[in-house]
Amino acid sequence: MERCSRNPILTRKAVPPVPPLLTDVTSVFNPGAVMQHNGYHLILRVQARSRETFLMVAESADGANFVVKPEIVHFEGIEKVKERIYHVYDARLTPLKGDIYIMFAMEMDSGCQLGLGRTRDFKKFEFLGITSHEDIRNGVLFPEKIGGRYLRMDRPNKARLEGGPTTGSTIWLSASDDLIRWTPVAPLISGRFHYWDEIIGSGPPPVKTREGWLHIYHGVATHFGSANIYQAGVMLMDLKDPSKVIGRCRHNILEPRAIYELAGQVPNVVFPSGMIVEKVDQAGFALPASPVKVYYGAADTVVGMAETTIKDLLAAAKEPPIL
Ligand code: BMA
Repeated sequence: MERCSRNPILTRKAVPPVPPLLTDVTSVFNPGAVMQHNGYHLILRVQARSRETFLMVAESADGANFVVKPEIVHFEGIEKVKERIYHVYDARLTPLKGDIYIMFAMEMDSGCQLGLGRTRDFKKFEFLGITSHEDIRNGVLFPEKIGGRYLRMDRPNKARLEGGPTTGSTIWLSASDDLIRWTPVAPLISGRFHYWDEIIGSGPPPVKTREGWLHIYHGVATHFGSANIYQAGVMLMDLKDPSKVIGRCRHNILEPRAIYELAGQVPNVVFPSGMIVEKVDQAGFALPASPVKVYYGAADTVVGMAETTIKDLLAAAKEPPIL
């Protein structure tokens, strides 16, 4: 992957104040991304000096120069949730049924849950509900029904990094009839101990290619003393039955190297969360030569973008296996 020459493409300085909640913000990272009406849209995680996090929208005509809108995303109806919500964060954006669906983490007393929202125009946002019962994160919707059901990948939080939040090492495939009630179908991939991806979670939503569903995920190496190293990797699932994993990279495809990835609020982090495929055929399959833009949080402080192609991502997903 090649980093954009304008990286980091968004820093705290690009975030307009929204008093009283957001002034002189601390950080902007982990963006969801989608292309709509030829425009690039991001939903950013913005953190205030109170360490509260909020979601904000950024828009661009070229995918590199973004303007952040001076508003906090409000999901209409979220106020009806009885339990206290501390933070909403790490939005993943999926075009589905003509709308944009947004799956995001909700930090609550019952643990981290997955919320679902919907927008059509990036102005009004609707809250559809909480879609989980257990501590879970990194929920990512497939962009179409498969076998008559909606599918998503998610990552139950069954572990805890020393001094850190609850986390997990298996990405699951789950299915639903209504997008709200989800049932686990099968584990997809698990962490590979001693290698780059010991702890894992989904990145952006999967992309349909003629060779299968292509999916970028994040992996954490936890065996380096004080530093947990967050990197990006790629896997491939069967088109008709995504519970069958048919490829997984051996090497990470992006790791912290640039200074803004190595240093910041949480050092050594690239966290891919948005992906735009530029060229898709009439049946909706990504073209092998298509340029791809991957948006990621760097060091939980700024937003980076890196470019590649579908062909190169497929080649990485077909590397010889580690285990
Ligand atoms: C993960 C999530 C991400 C965060 C990353 C690095 O567990 O909480 O939101 O970017 O850690 O701190």
